[in-house]
Amino acid sequence: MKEIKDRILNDLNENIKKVANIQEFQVLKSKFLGKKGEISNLMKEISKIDKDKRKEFGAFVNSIKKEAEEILEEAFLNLKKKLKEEEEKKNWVDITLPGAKRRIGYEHILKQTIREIYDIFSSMGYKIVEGPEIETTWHNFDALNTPDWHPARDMQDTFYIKDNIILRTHTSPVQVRTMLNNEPPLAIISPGRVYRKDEPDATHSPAFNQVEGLYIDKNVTVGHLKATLERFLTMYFGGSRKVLLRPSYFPFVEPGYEVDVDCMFCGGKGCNVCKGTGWIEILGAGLVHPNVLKNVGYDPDEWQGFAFGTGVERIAMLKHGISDMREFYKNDMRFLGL
Ligand code: FA5
Repeated sequence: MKEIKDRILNDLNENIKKVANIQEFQVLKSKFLGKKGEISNLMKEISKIDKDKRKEFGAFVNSIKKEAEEILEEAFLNLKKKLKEEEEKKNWVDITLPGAKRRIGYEHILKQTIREIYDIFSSMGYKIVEGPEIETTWHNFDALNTPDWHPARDMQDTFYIKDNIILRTHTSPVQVRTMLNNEPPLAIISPGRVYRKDEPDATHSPAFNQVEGLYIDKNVTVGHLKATLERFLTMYFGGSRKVLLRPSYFPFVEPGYEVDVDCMFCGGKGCNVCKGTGWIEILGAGLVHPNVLKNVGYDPDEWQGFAFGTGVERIAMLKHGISDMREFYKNDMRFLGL
C-alpha cells in the first residue's frame, strides 16, 4: 500500500513542478482529485477489498487525498505568488527616471523681430500704436498725398473690399490716424500686416508685415532721421552700422529716400548678399510732406517730422540668414525649430 501512496504522491510532486499557469494547475488538480481522478479511482477499488479491511483502506485513500490536497494547496499559493511577481516585473516602472521631455515652442521669428523693434524704439521713447488692416482709401492714399489719379496707387495693386475700402497696402495710414487723434509732438512705431497683389516668391508675399515709424516735433531735419535709423539698425543688426540715404520718391514725404545699411555680411566690401555693392536696401523714409501735415490739421510751418517704413520679413531674413520668405508661413516644424 505504501508503494501506491508513494507512486501517486511522487507523480503529483513531479508534475506540479512543471505547472506554469492556473489552467495547467486546474488540469493537474482534477487529474488527481477530480471525480474521475486517480484518487477517486483508487477509492472505487474499495468494493474489491475484504469487508474487514475496507475501513483501513478508506482511511488510507483519504490520507493520500489529504496529502495531495496539501501539496496542491501549497503549490497553488506558490504559483499565484510566482505569477504576481512575473506580472510586476513585466509592468515595472522606474519612477525615479526623468519624464519624457515635451517640446516647447518658441516665439515665431516674425514676432521676435517685431518685439526687438519695439524694444529698440521704446528705449528711444517711442510709443507703440496699432491701426486697422481694413482701411479706407482716404487714410491709405488720399490723406498721404496720393490722390486717385496718382500713379503710385497702381504700384501697390490694391485688394479692394468695396469702393473706398481696402486691405491696407502699407502701415503708413497709421501715421494719419495717429496725427488726427493726437496733438504734436509725438513719436510712434506701428507694426502690422499689410496686403499687396504681389505674386509670392522668395522675396515677396501678398500678405506681409511692416513697421511704420513717425516722429513729429519742431525743427526736425534729415539729420534726426539718419541718426535714428543708424541707431535702430545698429541695435538690430549689431556692430556699428552705417546708413546711406538714396533720394527716392514716396508721395507722402519730401525729401524721400530709399535707405540702405552697410552689408553686415561683408562689412561693406561687397559680397553676393549685397550683390557686390556693400549696401543692402532696408527701408523707405523721408520728411513728412507738408500736404500730409495739412491733411491732418497740423501747421507745416510750425511742425515737421520724419517717417519710415520697413518690411519685417526682409529684415528678419537678413538677420537670420533665411533665403526664402515663404518659410515664414509654411509652419514647417524644422523651420520653426520645434
Ligand atoms: C512703403 O510701403 C512705404 N509706406 C514706406 C515708407 C513709410 C516710406 C514712411 C516713407 C515714409 P515700400 O513699398 O517700399 O514702401 O515697402 C516698404 C518695405 O516693405 C520694402 O522695403 C520691403 O521690405 C517690404 N515689402 C514691400 N513689398 C513686399 C512684399 N510683397 N513682400 C514682402 N515685403 C515687401
